[in-house]
Amino acid sequence: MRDYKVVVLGAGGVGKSSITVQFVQGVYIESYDPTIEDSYRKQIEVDGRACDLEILDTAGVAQFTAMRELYIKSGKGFLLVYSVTDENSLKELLALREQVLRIKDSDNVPMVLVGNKCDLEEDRVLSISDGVRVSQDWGLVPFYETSAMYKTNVDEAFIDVVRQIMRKEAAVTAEKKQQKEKQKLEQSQLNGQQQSSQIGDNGNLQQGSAGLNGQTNGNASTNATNIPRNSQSKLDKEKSSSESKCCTIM
Ligand SMILES: Nc1nc2c(ncn2[C@@H]2O[C@H](COP(=O)(O)OP(=O)(O)O)[C@@H](O)[C@H]2O)c(=O)[nH]1
Ligand SMILES: [Mg+2]
Repeated sequence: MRDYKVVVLGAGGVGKSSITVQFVQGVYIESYDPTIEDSYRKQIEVDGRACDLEILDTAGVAQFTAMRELYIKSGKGFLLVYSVTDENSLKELLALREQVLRIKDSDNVPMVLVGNKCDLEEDRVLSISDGVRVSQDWGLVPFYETSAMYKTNVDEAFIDVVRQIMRKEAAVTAEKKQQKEKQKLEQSQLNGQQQSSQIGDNGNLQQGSAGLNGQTNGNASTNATNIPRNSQSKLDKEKSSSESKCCTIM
């Protein structure tokens, strides 16, 4: 089963813990210790693949500690959470995202932008289009308005980030495979070139050998050198493979 580490980031009070606990345990906790920084595990299936999620619910973003740097480094995907009732919480996310990109040293980091507390229509100070604008500024990072209270879009936001991690890993694997195949092809082309140059050598040697063989005092050591180099290595290969076959049978 694949292991995915997802980090939930955002200003204090935006609902990081509420979202996390709602996703993992399916319950809404009215008041949660704001200082608690904890990790949770949850197994889910995304697109037919089982994933073991480790979700880190972080606390406070005021200080940028070495610890924070460490878990951003180890995180594969990020939920960047603000509250639609708190303008500053969205501003704080801009710096946070910069920090994530800097630490990951990449522009392509699996992440979602989450505008939480969308049930609080009366207290809302940020509209959907404010979130959309930030998402566009970030290169169309998927954006969800959520309500941890009513579990609106909570699963969707987590699944989206997991899917992005999967896609990124698949792309990396495909690239590695492509590189391996390219190396293999280059190697076989190189071998082909070596073989054709050896055939040239052998042609000369075999002519000489035929001459020697025609003589009664054919020199064994000269004959030995006449064994085509490539067929010699082939023989060796056959020998070693039959030896290894023996070993396997035994
Ligand atoms: N109405 C409403 N309140 C929420 C929602 N999410 C969190 N809260 C409340 O906001 C406060 C802070 O939530 P918490 O999860 O502790 O925020 P954190 O500091 O980011 O982890 C708590 O009182 C929550 O009950 C939500 O979606 N809707
Ligand atoms: Mg919290």
